[in-house]
Order: sequence, then structure tokens, then C-alpha cells
Amino acid sequence: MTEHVRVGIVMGSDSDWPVMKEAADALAEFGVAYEADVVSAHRMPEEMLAYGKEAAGRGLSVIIAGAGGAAHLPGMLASVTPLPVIGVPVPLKYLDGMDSLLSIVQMPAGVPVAAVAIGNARNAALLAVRILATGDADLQRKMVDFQAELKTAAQAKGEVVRGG
Ligand code: RP5
Repeated sequence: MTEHVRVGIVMGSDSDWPVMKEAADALAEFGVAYEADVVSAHRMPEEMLAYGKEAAGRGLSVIIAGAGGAAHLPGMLASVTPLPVIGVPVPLKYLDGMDSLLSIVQMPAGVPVAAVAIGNARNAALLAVRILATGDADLQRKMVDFQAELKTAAQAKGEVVRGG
């Protein structure tokens, strides 16, 4: 049986994959089926627009889009899809990813893109899981368990600091 793909992970270049793989790994942890592809806004604009236009019809619920530098991919996808788009600013050699971050968050009114911290593709996946979990009780339970684990781990570290 093929699992229904609910999240599309796209990136501007295969050079973004080491960062974006963190999103794929997190979705796998939660058992969320995803697809991953290179869909460059600048080098393959027609294919990028087709991806955005067809995503909802193909059954995707969330798009995670990572790009570096002039990071127009998340915003351009958001302009042609009704789906929530989460942007991941990928840090490049120069400017430490600030260029990517500002390119992603400075969207005009009416065309929202959610953005995570520079390089934090894992958080993009966790946000995607939360979005999906609003209509999926099993997934929401997994997120609640995950949050409980975070708390336990933080408390254990606190014990080390306190010498407990
Ligand atoms: C962006 O240009 C990509 O998202 C990537 O972060 C950056 C560099 O791409 P490559 O030259 O490594 O293919 O569009």
C-alpha cells in the first residue's frame, strides 16, 4: 500500500539538501509521508509554477520550501497555491543566510509564508506536523508525546546543572 503523500519538500538546488534533509528526517519520525524535489524558482520557473499550481490537487497539505540567497521559491509557490507554505532560509557562503531569511519573510500583504530560523528545516517539519495534526487526532497525540519528551530532556539537563 502506498502512503498518501501529505507534505512536499522542495528546494532551489541539490546543494540545499544537507539542510533540507533535516525536514525529511523529522517527518519520517512522525510517520508523515513526504516527497522531496529540486524545483528552482530561477532555473526552472515553469516547473516551479506547475508544482505550486498542482500541489493541492495532488493531495498535498503543506509545502516546505528551502532556498538560499535570493530565496524566492517559498514566496512564488505561495503566490500560486492555497496551501500553507513554510520557508526555510538556507545559509550560503556569504551573508550567513540573512539574505535568504529576508527574501523569505518580506512577503507582500495577502501572500503569507511562514518562516523558520536560518537553517532550521527540522522546525519547518515540526510546524507542518502541527498543521496536519489539527485534523488528525493520532498525529496530535504523537506531537503531545514529543513535547513531553522535550520537557523530560530539558528537566534532566536542569538536574545536571542543579547537581540533582
Ligand atoms: C538557490 O541558490 C538555491 O536554493 C541554493 O541555495 C543557491 C545556490 O545553488 P547552487 O548554485 O548551489 O546550485 O537558488
